[in-house]
Amino acid sequence: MGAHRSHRGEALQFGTDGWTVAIAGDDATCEGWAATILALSNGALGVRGAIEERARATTFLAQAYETTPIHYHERLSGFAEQSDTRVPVAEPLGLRVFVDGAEVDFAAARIAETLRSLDLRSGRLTRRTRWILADGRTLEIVAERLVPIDGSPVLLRRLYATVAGKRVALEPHLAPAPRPEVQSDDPRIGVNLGTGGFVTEQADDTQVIERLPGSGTGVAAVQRMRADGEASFVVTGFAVGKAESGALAAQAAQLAEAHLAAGFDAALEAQCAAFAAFWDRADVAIDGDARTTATLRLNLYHLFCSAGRDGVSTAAAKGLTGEGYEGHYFWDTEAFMLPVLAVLAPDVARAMLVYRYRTLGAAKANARALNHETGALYAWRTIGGRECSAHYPSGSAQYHINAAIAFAIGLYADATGDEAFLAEMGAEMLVETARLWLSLGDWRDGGFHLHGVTGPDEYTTLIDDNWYTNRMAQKHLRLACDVAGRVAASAPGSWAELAARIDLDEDELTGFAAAADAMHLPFDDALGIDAQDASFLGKPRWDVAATPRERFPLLLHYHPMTLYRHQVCKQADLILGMVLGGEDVPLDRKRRAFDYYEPITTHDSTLSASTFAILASEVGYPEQASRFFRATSFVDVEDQHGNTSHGVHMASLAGSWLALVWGFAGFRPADGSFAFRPTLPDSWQGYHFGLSWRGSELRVAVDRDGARYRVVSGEPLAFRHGNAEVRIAAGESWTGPLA
Ligand code: IFM
Repeated sequence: MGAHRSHRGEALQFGTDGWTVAIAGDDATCEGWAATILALSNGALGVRGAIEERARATTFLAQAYETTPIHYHERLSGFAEQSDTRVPVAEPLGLRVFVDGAEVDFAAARIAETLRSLDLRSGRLTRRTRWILADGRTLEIVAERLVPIDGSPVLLRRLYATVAGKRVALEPHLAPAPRPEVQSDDPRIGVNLGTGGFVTEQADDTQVIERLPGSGTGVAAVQRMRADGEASFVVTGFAVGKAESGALAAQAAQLAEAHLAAGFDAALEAQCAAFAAFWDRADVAIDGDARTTATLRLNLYHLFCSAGRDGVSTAAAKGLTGEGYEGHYFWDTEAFMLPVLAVLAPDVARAMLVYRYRTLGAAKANARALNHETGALYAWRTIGGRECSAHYPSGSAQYHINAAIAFAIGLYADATGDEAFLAEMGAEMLVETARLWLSLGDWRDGGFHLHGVTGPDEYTTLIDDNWYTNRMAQKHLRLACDVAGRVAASAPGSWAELAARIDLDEDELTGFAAAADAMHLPFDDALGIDAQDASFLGKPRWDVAATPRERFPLLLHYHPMTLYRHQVCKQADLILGMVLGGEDVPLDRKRRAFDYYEPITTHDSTLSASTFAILASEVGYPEQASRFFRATSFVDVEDQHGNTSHGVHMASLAGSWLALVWGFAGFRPADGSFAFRPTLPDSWQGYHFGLSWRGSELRVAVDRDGARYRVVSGEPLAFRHGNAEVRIAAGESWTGPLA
């Protein structure tokens, strides 16, 4: 791990203005990492930051995924039958260079110098490379790249090459899709795709048409080129769908030609404007710490760019930056990414929830497959909506994904006031998913208990009364009742139609409320701590500190059952419950929970650190808060888990903003509004950030003198700072003391 860190650290440079991220050199051992860090994407299309002359498997479309049967030797009833796998599409970065009429053989040349630089204000990747050719001459290549943030599946490039200051001929070209990553011992990347991915129907330098035999999805890529001053302007348009191949090719060509006519500079200008709006709002910086500032911005950049904008796709665990986790969507989207986007890019957050609404039918089918007669259970991992997890104990059993989606709906509605969304989609999702809790649980001794679920900690499975799940289910049931009441009052007609359509009556809502009120939260009187689940504290404790370093992550070295029978956590579980649902848990109980669970948590999942950072801030452990903040923030920049080459760890990147805003600044959504409880790490002079709440723009700056809040525009904002009630009108500011 350490080796990755120092190596990457040397290669990566941040611009002094905090807005550029550059990687120098072409060390092959760093290339997978570099191509991930410098990826461009827009929710529909992702292109890794590889060098043209060496590009392979760089490009993904959110909708280009294969469907293959899952093979089990012992298939039992209700097991997931098929998996979706997002695979790389036709390679658009191919480049031939001709010097004196002869094609350059890059295998016989060497790179003397190369620098790739990503401008976070525009999403433009610029590269300058100096090649020493076999005959000793120097070839210089300058390449710029853009993927328009509006979500069009199109890649724009401007290329220029010279030898001894004289321009040389370039021949950009397409190539058929490469074979996807193959299955290995690491379950986090590679699958057995059987047929091996795309079948090529037609391929030449300017047009590739391919189809995935399992899903029937076709992809056309069309490349067009024209001169742009001394440079070549190259546009690749993509089209994806089940349509006939000719229609896809026509669509891709039309897209490419429209962008070719408009030009690179026009696209760049539009791009800068779109990013400016996002960055003005996010306004994030750590005073006097350029490296952390730039890292936070890079993290937000990937989050903003990777999320689907069309309601047909959402944000994958690795975004569109690599082949990790087959391009699947997990709960990461709603528990980690959406809470950031709800206040920084509410339109994108809405589109992500629309995706869940579109796949509600699949969630209902999934619930039926698991023998639930009513309701909906969202798939643990999926692209198209169906359950794609082949290992149900750490997959489908994570029912808490329903609660994460409910939490995100509630937060989105609070942050935007978008009651129309609740009436049209949110209420239905909340009720259908809430139904699952009733069919999972039972009443005993006056309490409501949930059985046979897996919480976020994947080293403990199929247990009863998982604290996190129960707490989040409780909040979910209450939210469903609350939203039902709100929609019934504000849109009685559509509520009546919905209630009739989903067969919902008052009695069922009363049942929701009763189950929520009686929800059992396990507590161990002897230890005086909340219990992760009904049986967890009765197992032997795993000695994490004494486990040899090379045995981490444990999932790659121990049979799951060995882990399941110990007190050992892959990631924050109960601790996350205390962050997302700890509003009525006293501080000393949270502190005891932190003290107990932290030493037995391996943080093998990159989702873990941000949650520990947030709770550490809350319970007054500033050193731990800073350590976990660092771990979540630099996870990919330093390649801390050694697998950034598979794609960025999107939840961890989102987690860096959460660790700052929910952690150090103590932000929490509360009663439809929000609260702050700001702290400042000793080693920082100050920090600032912005967010949007119900259309009002709030800016927060924290330093040794306190926290200064300023409403930049919109309606007045009322919220809590510590115990103080604050109300600030547009153009005004208010300063309160640190916690
Ligand atoms: O969703 C997560 C899970 O919580 C831990 N394993 C990786 C998944 C994808 O990031």
